Amino acid sequence: MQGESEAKSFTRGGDVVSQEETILRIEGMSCGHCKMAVEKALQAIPGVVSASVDLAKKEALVTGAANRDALVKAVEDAGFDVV
Ligand SMILES: [Cu+2]
Repeated sequence: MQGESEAKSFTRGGDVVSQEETILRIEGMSCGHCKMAVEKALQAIPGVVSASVDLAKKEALVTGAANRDALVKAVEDAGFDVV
């Protein structure tokens, strides 16, 4: 029996890639520019495969094997708070 976790597997170019997901709850975003600033900041972190922000939910979904502390710092450096 395999344990369920937040990691997902999918195929990319024939290889099965194990994909980690991190969800960050972010305060201070008010418009599309904020959303883009956060996504850009997150995508710049090594290991991040993709980052997408849901403004309504105030959440960022990050995929890739990135260090959570680095993600939090990137968001804070962009001028927002991770809660
Ligand atoms: Cu804004």
